[in-house]
Amino acid sequence: MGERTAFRTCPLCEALCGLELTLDGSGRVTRVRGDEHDPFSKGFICPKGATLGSLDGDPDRLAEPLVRKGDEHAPASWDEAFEAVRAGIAGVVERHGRDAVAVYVGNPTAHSIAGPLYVGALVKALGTRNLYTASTVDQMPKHTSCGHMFGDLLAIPVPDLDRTDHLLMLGANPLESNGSLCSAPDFPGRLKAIRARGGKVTVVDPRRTRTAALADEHLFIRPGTDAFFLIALVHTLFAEDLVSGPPDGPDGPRANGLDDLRALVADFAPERVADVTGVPAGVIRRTARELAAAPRAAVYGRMGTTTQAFGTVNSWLVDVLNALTGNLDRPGGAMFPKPAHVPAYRRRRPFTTGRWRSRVHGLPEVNGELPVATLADEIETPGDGQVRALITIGGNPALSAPNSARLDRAFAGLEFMVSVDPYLNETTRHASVVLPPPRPVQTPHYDISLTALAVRNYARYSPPAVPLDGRPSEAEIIARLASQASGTDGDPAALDDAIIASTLAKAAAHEGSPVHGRDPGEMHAMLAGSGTPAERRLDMMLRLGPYGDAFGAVPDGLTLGRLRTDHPHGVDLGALEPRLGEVLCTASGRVELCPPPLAADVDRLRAALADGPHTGTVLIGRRHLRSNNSWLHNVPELVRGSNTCTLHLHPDDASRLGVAAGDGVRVTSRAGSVEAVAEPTDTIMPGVVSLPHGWGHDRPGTRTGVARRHPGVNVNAVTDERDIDPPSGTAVLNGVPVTLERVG
Ligand SMILES: Nc1nc2c(c(=O)[nH]1)N[C@H]1C(S)=C(S)[C@@H](COP(=O)(O)OP(=O)(O)OC[C@H]3O[C@@H](n4cnc5c(=O)[nH]c(N)nc54)[C@H](O)[C@@H]3O)O[C@H]1N2
Ligand SMILES: Nc1nc2c(c(=O)[nH]1)N[C@H]1C(S)=C(S)[C@@H](COP(=O)(O)OP(=O)(O)OC[C@H]3O[C@@H](n4cnc5c(=O)[nH]c(N)nc54)[C@H](O)[C@@H]3O)O[C@H]1N2
Ligand code: SF4
Ligand SMILES: [Mo]
Repeated sequence: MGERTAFRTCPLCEALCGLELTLDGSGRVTRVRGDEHDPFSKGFICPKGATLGSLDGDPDRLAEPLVRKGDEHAPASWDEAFEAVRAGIAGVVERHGRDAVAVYVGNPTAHSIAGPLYVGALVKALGTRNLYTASTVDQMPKHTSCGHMFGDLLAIPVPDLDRTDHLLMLGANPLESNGSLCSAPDFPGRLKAIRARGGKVTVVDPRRTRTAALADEHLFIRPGTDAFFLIALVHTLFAEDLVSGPPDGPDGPRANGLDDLRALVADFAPERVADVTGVPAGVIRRTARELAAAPRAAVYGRMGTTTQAFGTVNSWLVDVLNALTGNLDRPGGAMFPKPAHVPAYRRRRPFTTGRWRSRVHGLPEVNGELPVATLADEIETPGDGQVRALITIGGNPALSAPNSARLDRAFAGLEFMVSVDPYLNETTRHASVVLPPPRPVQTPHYDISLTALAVRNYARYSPPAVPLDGRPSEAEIIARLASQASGTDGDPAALDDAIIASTLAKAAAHEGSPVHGRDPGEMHAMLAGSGTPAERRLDMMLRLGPYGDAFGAVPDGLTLGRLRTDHPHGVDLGALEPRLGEVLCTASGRVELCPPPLAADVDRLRAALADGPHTGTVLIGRRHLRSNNSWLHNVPELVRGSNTCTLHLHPDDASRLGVAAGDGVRVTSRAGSVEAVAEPTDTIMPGVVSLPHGWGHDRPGTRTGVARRHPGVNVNAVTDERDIDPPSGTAVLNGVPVTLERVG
């Protein structure tokens, strides 16, 4: 059999690049190129996408389930493995109750169909309140601020990169990360285009990153102090009478809280925050004036602003700035995407947090989750409701969570653990049973989470390029776990049918829906030919969606079938359009500019300002283009070359410590310490050091041979699980106080 070509979306990061894969007769990927016909990515590809073939064919990738016997993991059949899971979970629930089973869901799950479609059902079937995800080491502050401001934690405005004249970007490095909470293939090219059309890009970062080097202006800022900078910008807009938004809507004011906000920021003049932030007052004032003067501007903050002490306040003030400059929901400003699979008529209940609290430290639930920073507490602390079993799905918290050394020890003490994961790695080595999902090319793809964050409205479905050969898809694995947890362990497809039936019944009953008054049973029957149960659900979502065929009522509307056959390279659904009225679901029906829970956190900010500038050394993170969190270090092409897991420190700090490039430096915090290799560089501020995360592949019992030869060190041995952003429960991974000492 000869070569063939298959097209699909790259599943590795948020940029949604289309790929053109060449496969040989045996289904092996022999070449990967950017898909030139993808209307969104237009052929763009990065080194990770280009090595998808190596990842796909990695000999360390698990082909069959593993069951733990003593210290060893042995291969098992799918039936044996699922039976072991059923018995293990049922036993823990019987002995200790439902909350004794915790679930941790990691990053790749946000890129799959299986995660968004089935994890909710699994957690519901388990009936546990112990849900943890990578969101609380990532973007939960943005969900929290958007929940309070717009009523919906998924209503996240994205910078309209292709039409803006002015981009103020904080704590983001898209030249390495390719963008986050802003899906934009070829983010670097889109930034260059802003400058080429006469616009301005400003980057605020404690490091002069590749993104900062591309920008018109780079402002060094002390880690963890963005909230002071942002609130002083808001102050300046009020003080200098530069507030021009948000504009009124058809029925009067669109926003509440303008006066409260003005009063709240009154004592944060730029002159008061200059010392703490390291940004001169004159520069802060000028930045505010430029933002106000730009015809179309967007403020955008990412990891550096969310995973730090004031993550939620930062995320809120970013959108306050967008609103006050009239740029919220306006072309070239910060806009709400309209994804194809989300019905536009649906209203969520107004956002709230704290419906329950964590057992040990009383931390509030946000979006049904508890902070992963407190998972070790919940496993280690005896008493009613203690976590005794864990299900991980696509996560590696033994490396990715703060004080992960403690979490790693806690995992070893669990009674039972299941991991849905293709690798035996630092986390899954603790699992009693490992259930490996199929290879990427065997996995269907549609970005349920990320098309809701894209800078153009866009949809693409990639069917599997290689058949499954009898192994279950990831959707089937998680559906089966859900079915077991609900006590039936019957046909997992029954779960999909129940979800489809209830969604269609609601849609038919909803007056604003395009299928109002229709017969749910008849619509259900129309999905019969759509494919697997997951595909039927996706088809239903697309048909109810804003571009959908409304089950035949809109003859040329979108269906999964049309997406597959008419648009194998994806379909461009147009530039973002104003739609604030559609997304708002606060109780007041207006944008809340000064939500009380966020305003209350400004007291903490005020107290920190009174403490004055932090004088010690602080640790921050960084990302590299050829890496992706913890799990691409087993791809030989990506770890080739010089070691990137080094400690960046300013040359002045290096000489004070007496260390040169290549010397060992011990980095110590309250939580722990790590010994890293020094790389002095003037791209980082004095008093700040940086280590990338996702490394530390030297644990026993793993099966990732390449990564083991390039282990690096684990920065999360130093980050502190006690330090979180209170409104969101998100870990402080940037701005960790540390001490340094030369080794050897
Ligand atoms: N190559 C690669 N791409 C990735 C990933 C990866 O690991 N590697 N991971 C993916 C994931 S999961 C995510 S969430 C995204 C993240 O995407 P980004 O947020 O763009 O990624 P980072 O490179 O972490 O950028 C954070 C920046 O914040 C800076 N910073 C640190 N502390 C502070 C601070 O206190 N204030 C300010 N203003 N800046 C600060 C850091 O120096 C860094 O440059 O990337 C995704 N893409
Ligand atoms: N200090 C510090 N820590 C950080 C960060 C930081 O910037 N600094 N970044 C944080 C961020 S933004 C994130 S998102 C988290 C990530 O934290 P996690 O999600 O916990 O960790 P990952 O490294 O993404 O691990 C992904 C896991 O999914 C598995 N996997 C890969 N593909 C699939 C698949 O198709 N299906 C399934 N089921 N599994 C799959 C991999 O083998 C791996 O075990 O790390 C966070 N930790
Ligand atoms: S930028 Fe992201 S989506 Fe595009 S090829 Fe690279 S890893 Fe894949
Ligand atoms: Mo992330």
